[in-house]
Amino acid sequence: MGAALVKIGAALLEAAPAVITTQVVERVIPAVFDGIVSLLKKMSTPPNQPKDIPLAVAKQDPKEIREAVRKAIGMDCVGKYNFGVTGFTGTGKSSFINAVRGLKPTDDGAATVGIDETTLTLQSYPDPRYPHIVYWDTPGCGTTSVPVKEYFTTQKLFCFDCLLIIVGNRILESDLEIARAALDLNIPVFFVRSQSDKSLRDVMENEELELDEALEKMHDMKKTMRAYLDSQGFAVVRLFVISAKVVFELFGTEKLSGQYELFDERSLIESVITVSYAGRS
Ligand SMILES: Nc1nc2c(ncn2[C@@H]2O[C@H](COP(=O)(O)OP(=O)(O)OP(=O)(O)O)[C@@H](O)[C@H]2O)c(=O)[nH]1
Ligand SMILES: [Mg+2]
Repeated sequence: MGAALVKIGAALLEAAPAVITTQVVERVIPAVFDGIVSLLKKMSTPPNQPKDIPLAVAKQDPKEIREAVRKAIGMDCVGKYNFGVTGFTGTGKSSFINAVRGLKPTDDGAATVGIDETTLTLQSYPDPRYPHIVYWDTPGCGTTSVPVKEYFTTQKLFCFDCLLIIVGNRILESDLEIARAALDLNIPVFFVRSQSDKSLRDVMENEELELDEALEKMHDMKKTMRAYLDSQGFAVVRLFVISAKVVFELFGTEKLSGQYELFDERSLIESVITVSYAGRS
């Protein structure tokens, strides 16, 4: 735990210029951030000493840095339970947040959804049914503006109570890196394989299969993903196969239209609620 926080502190130093330009200008409480900035500056250029970032950070207590960053981005970790919704760009992070809040992408207050790189800043969205739950939309990793390297730190993923890593057809090395870094800090993680409705349709069309056969293929896909996660040391991390369309129907209307197949949406929602209560007690 301590070592991981030291790593975060060191990475924060590297990220300092980006943090200073974007956060200070945009929406960070200046007084709190000034403290971090001066701390970072002090640590990155210690007067008359050789540069030794990990040692310097260790002396400054990275836990305090984490608390300061939480305050700076307006994250309440006492009264609220904060889910970071993260993962590679375009996997359906914003769509999931809208769906779980019972919103369509065009509704007021919905997160912006799109086919190109859409979410550019960290943004919080309260759960309308469970006031203690907050979902945080993160810019997807793997683009030029949000590269994989140091993604965990620059997107402040170390601040969250739990991470939902949204994945597409494949689990990428960057997804595993996020999970490793989170588990190092005892932050619970769920893998969420989204867009299952689209995959099911693709399987039916591409392989000319009936629904039953395509569903069988989807179950095989989940087994393969599960086995891959197990082989990578994530046997304890849960995997859910979902469609944001089904999540929306569950939350938006409380009854399913029958237009989409139900996979693990109910169990994901139950787990999200359970972990949020368990994490507060
Ligand atoms: N059919 C279907 N489409 C989805 C689903 N989830 C997301 N999409 C579509 O996938 C595209 C990307 O969705 P977003 O929610 O914007 O993805 P994102 O991960 O937030 O993307 P970035 O913010 O750019 O990283 C959009 O066209 C969505 O409509 C889903 O469960 N089913
Ligand atoms: Mg997005």
